[in-house]
Amino acid sequence: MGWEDDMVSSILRAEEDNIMAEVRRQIDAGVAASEILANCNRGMVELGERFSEGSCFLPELMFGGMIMKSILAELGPLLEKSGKAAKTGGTIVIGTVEHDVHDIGKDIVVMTLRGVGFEVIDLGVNVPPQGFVDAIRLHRPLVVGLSVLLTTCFKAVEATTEAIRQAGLRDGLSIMVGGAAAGDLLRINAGCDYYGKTAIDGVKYAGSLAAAQ
Ligand code: B12
Repeated sequence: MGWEDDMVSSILRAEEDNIMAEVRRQIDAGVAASEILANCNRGMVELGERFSEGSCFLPELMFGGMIMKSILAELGPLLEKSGKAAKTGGTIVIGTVEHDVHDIGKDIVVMTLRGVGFEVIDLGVNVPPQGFVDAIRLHRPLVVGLSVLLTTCFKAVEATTEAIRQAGLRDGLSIMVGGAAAGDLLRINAGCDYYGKTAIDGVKYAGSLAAAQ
C-alpha cells in the first residue's frame, strides 16, 4: 500500500497522529500540498459514502472534519506562500451558503486563491443571502464563490443569486458555485456563471477573468 492509500485509511480510522506524521513526511519529500490534499479528500468522500450507507455515524464525520482541519493548518501556509510573489489581482468574496456549516472545501478554495495572489474575503459558513449582498456592496469583488455540500441547501444557492440580482449587483459580477453537492444542473437552475468541481477549477476560472480585465 502506498502513502496515498495509507492516508485514506488513516482518515477512515481517525488516526490523527499517523496521518499528521505522513503529511509532514510527504511535505519533506517535496510532494505538492495540492496532491496531499487530493488524497485526504478521497478519504473524506469515502467517509461520506460510509455515512450514507449507515456503516459509520456522525461522530466519525466529526473526527474526519477535525483531522482535515489539522491537515489544513499544516498545508495552508504552503498553499498561500506562492501568492506573496504572484500578482493576480482582484478581490473575491466567498462563503458557504445558508444552513450549511461545511467549511473544509471552502477553506481550501480560499487558501488556493490566496496562493495565486487574490484578495479573498471569507464570509465563513451558514451565510444568509443578505450577507453576500452586503459584502459585494462593500468589497466590489470580481467573483463571488458559493460553497454547498448539502442538496437541501440548493434553495439557499438560488436565494443568494436572486438576492444579488434584486440588489442590482449582478451586472459585471461573476458567480461560481462548488462543493460536493454542486454540479452543472445547479449552476443552471440557480443562475450561476460557473461550476467548479475542484478548488483548482475555481482558481483557473477566477484567473481567466482577472486576465481578461
Ligand atoms: C466532514 C463532513 C461533515 C462535518 C463538517 C466539518 C466541517 N468543518 O466542514 C460535520 C460533522 C459537521 C458534518 C455535518 C453534516 N453532514 Co456532512 N459531511 C462531511 C464529509 C464526510 C466530508 C466533507 C469534506 O470536508 N470534504 C472534503 C472537502 C475538501 O471536499 P469538498 O467540500 O467537496 O470541497 C472540494 C470541492 O468540492 C471544491 N469546492 C468546495 N467548495 C467550493 C466552492 C467553489 C466556489 C469552488 C469553485 C469549489 C469548491 O473544492 C474542494 C477541494 O477541491 C461529507 C462527504 C462528502 N462526500 O463530501 C459529508 C456530507 C457532505 N455530509 C452530509 C450530511 C447529510 C450531513 C448532516 C446533515 C448530517 C446530520 N445528520 O447531521 C450534517 C449537516 C450540518 C449542516 N447543517 O451543514 C452528506 C450530504 C448529503 C447530501 N446529498 O446532501 C454528505 C455528502 C455525506 C453523505 N454521503 O451522506 N459533515
